[in-house]
Amino acid sequence: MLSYCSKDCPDLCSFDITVKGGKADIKPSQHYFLDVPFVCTKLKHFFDREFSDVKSFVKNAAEEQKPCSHKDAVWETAQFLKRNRDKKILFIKGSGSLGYNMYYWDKLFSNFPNCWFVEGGPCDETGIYAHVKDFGCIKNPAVTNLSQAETIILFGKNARNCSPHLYAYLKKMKKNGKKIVYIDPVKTATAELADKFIRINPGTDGLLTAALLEEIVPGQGRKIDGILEKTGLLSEDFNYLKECVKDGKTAFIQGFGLQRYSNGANIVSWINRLAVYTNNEHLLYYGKSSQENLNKPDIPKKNMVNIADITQKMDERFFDIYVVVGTNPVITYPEPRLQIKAFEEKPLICIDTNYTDTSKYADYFIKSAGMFAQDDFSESYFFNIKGERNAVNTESPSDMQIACGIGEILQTDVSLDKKKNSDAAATRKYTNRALELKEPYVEKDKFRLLTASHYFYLNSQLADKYRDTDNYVFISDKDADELNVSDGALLRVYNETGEFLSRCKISNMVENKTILVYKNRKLIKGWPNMVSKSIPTDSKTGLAYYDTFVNVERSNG
Ligand SMILES: Nc1nc2c(c(=O)[nH]1)N[C@H]1C(S)=C(S)[C@@H](COP(=O)(O)OP(=O)(O)OC[C@H]3O[C@@H](n4cnc5c(=O)[nH]c(N)nc54)[C@H](O)[C@@H]3O)O[C@H]1N2
Ligand SMILES: Nc1nc2c(c(=O)[nH]1)N[C@H]1C(S)=C(S)[C@@H](COP(=O)(O)OP(=O)(O)OC[C@H]3O[C@@H](n4cnc5c(=O)[nH]c(N)nc54)[C@H](O)[C@@H]3O)O[C@H]1N2
Ligand code: SF4
Ligand SMILES: [Mo]
Repeated sequence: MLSYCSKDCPDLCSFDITVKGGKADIKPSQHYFLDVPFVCTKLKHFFDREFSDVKSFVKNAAEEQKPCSHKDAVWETAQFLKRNRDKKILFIKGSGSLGYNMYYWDKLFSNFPNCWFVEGGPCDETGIYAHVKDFGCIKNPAVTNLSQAETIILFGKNARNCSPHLYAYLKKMKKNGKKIVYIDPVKTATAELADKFIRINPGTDGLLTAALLEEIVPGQGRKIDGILEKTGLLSEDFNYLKECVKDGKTAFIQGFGLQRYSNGANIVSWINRLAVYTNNEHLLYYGKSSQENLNKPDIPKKNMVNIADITQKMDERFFDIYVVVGTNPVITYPEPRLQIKAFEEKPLICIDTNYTDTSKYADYFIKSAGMFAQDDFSESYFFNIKGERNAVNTESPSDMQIACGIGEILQTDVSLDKKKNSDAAATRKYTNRALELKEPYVEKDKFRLLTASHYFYLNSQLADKYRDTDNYVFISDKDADELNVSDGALLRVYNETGEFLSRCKISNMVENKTILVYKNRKLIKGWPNMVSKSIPTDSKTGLAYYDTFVNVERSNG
């Protein structure tokens, strides 16, 4: 049966799946820009995870999580919601599946008069804001446009880990003679593909592109005193980049790491401007919404809370009930300690394919059979590809069935209008505006913590097999020396928000008081976001995860 992967990954693989005796046989199908289609190794693990016999549960009078049938959990959850229809509910839906049918959940909760939806998100929203402001819409050119470029510049796009099909296409482009330049504060595995790797100070790509633009098109960029010191570039690297930017022949691929700063939208806008003024708009890539060309359902959302205000509102005990669908915020959102306190104090409903660090606190847990179990469709948020599938049968219900089941008991309309194609095909139209130039936020005496994606995990979703792979604090030789720690030493990483412990790995991946921990990983004690604060980005729709500053010291255990 033809299916596709609706995980929060840009590649949106299509494949043929046959299930026999609970085991899946998966055959990769089309990827229009590649000669040989493939799926990543995570897919099989997703299947195993989602077809597992995890039980639903409901808390009993003694506050114990008692396993029950999925049907009973749906019934009990619906009864609870019926009793509490007018209470203040916070509804958080995450990146478990980007399929269109996950909107059934939004539809269900839009029927509750005091339900609060989340405005903004933890992912790509800041860059989307910048693109909409600059171009009036969010569009991504066809990846095959890259064949028109001479040079492809990657700004913090770690394709090797995060988009293996883009990586494969870049490899092909390289074979065809394109020059690949990779700019990142971290020397990730993608640097191996590049003809040139340039290490940049975090949050300074806006300064760099403004200065480059001023050199190339005087009057349109900015002359910046001390640009080399600010960005950490050598003067030959700056000149090299200047030579790389050619009229209509240079591609710019913006990763999402760029915008996880309090000046993130500004950075993206300066790269946009450089692309436009050098006639490279057709080679400018960021991404787009995964539903951009689909008709999104019209679901009224009366109450909204900003993504950066959630934890503060939790601390103020603003909400009465929490509903968490397809997300694991205790691990992936900032300030886990405030979240845990809130989830312990107030009822929590959790819908997930598996037990998580968030479901630990759930009063009602309904196991969803996951993406394979649900008819669905979606688009890629990077490539111009669509996916469509029919459900593969399982014992447990899909999200759609759970949401509709609750709706039926509550006699609430959960139907969705499913028009697939939107008629409005927007095109980019650059608006020239006075663009200020924002410097990054820095705390000089501390370490900056970067938290990027690992190949074997999709955010916090993992196969246990990889639990201990690369769960280190990566630190430079020089910084380790100054702290007087050696390879493998146990480190305590902390700030006013919280702390975690992990072993140190001396590595040339990082330098200059920047440390790296792969995001959302379990560490020896705690996890990376124990030290993340809810800092809004300059678009006020995203989180500045990478403006996290920490103290690092050797731990005695
Ligand atoms: N295997 C795997 N694939 C994934 C994910 C996953 O967790 N695992 N997550 C998925 C999701 S939800 C998303 S949003 C995408 C993310 O896809 P990407 O945009 O590729 O994101 P990351 O690798 O998380 O971070 C990108 C890179 O930005 C770099 N960076 C940080 N700060 C700066 C800066 O100031 N300047 C520059 N030039 N670079 C900087 C980081 O060092 C990192 O290498 O990947 C998706 N794909
Ligand atoms: N420090 C730091 N934190 C970050 C980031 C960072 O770069 N640095 N990146 C951020 C980004 S880009 C993102 S997108 C967020 C992601 O954060 P989340 O949205 O929390 O992503 P996941 O951890 O993948 O959680 C998805 C949950 O959905 C469950 N699930 C999977 N499939 C289904 C399904 O079909 N139905 C249901 N109901 N559940 C399902 C999984 O088991 C998992 O528990 O994390 C953000 N957090
Ligand atoms: S996680 Fe990404 S690369 Fe892996 S199967 Fe899904 S869409 Fe493809
Ligand atoms: Mo994301």
